[in-house]
Order: sequence, then C-alpha cells, then structure tokens
Amino acid sequence: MAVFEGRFTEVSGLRIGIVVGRFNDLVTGKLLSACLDALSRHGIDVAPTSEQLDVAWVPGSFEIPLVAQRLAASGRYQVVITLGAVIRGDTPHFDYVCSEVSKGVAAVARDTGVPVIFGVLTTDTLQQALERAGIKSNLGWSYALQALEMGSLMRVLPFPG
Ligand code: INI
Repeated sequence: MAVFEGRFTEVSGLRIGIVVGRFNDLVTGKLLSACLDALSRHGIDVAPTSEQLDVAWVPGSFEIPLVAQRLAASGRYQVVITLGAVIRGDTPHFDYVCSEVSKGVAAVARDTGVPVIFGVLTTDTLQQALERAGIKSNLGWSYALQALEMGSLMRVLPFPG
C-alpha cells in the first residue's frame, strides 16, 4: 500500500498564482491578507519582488475561472488559489455567478491538471462573509494551507499528469 500526502513546509521552488475578485473587496481583501500571511509563515516569499507568488485581480467572481485557466495553463505555477465573495441579493444573479465560478474553477483543475483551490465564499449576507474573512475565522488562511498541501502532494505523486 502506498500512502501519498502533501506537506506544508517543503515550499522551495513552489510557485503559486492567486486570482482574486474585486467585487466585495471588503471581504476578498481580508481573505487575501490572511492567505498571504499563512503562505509567508510557511516559507513562501510574498515580497513584491517574489518569484514564488503572483496575484491577479479580476472584476468579480465570474471572471475568476478565465484568469485561473490562463495561470494554470501557463506552466509557471504548481497551484492556483482563487479568492472571491458572492453575496446573495434580491435577484437570481447570485445563483448564476456561483454556478459559473464553482463549475469553472473545477473545470480548470480538471483540464490543466493543476490544483485550483476554491476560495470563493458564497453567503446569504455580508455578515456571514465577514465572519469567514476575519470577524471570527479567516478562511484565507485555510486556502493557503490547502494550496501548500495540494502543491506538495502533486509533487510526490509518482504518476504522470
Ligand atoms: N461578483 C462577485 O464576486 N460577488 C458578487 O456578489 C457579485 N454580485 O452579487 O453581483 C458579483 N458580480 C459581478 C460578476 O462577478 C462579474 O464581475 C460581472 O457580472 C461582470 O462580468
């Protein structure tokens, strides 16, 4: 029996792309801050001069899959993190955006073989989103750890992609 698992501290040479939506940036900015903090404290260089990390801002969550696809297909990154916040309003818009971003992110990972972390909050209220972006916990931290784990796991899997 083989057991494969990722580690969180073997980050040398790991390159990460982050795609983050500006819509609801009160929330997404906090997700990004916690994500960068967690990456930094696990050894990823997050300085502006970093060769390990790039951040691409998009208008909203709907645009995340397109840019995640570009980053994942570039061959430059071993893992891509997506960060967004979709908050329910009075119209069906929420459902369309949620559906497209979730299916789109999953498709990018499948099509490229690059893990894409789904860090898009989908909540009924701004309060619920903020509770997940710093008021209580901050899921940006978790998304960073999941990215490190998946980036590392893909390195140790002995099968070609
Ligand atoms: N984008 C979000 O990231 N979150 C939202 O809550 C949201 N709402 O509610 O409309 C949202 N809309 C913008 C959308 O993602 C696109 O940027 C826009 O439709 C242009 O394509």
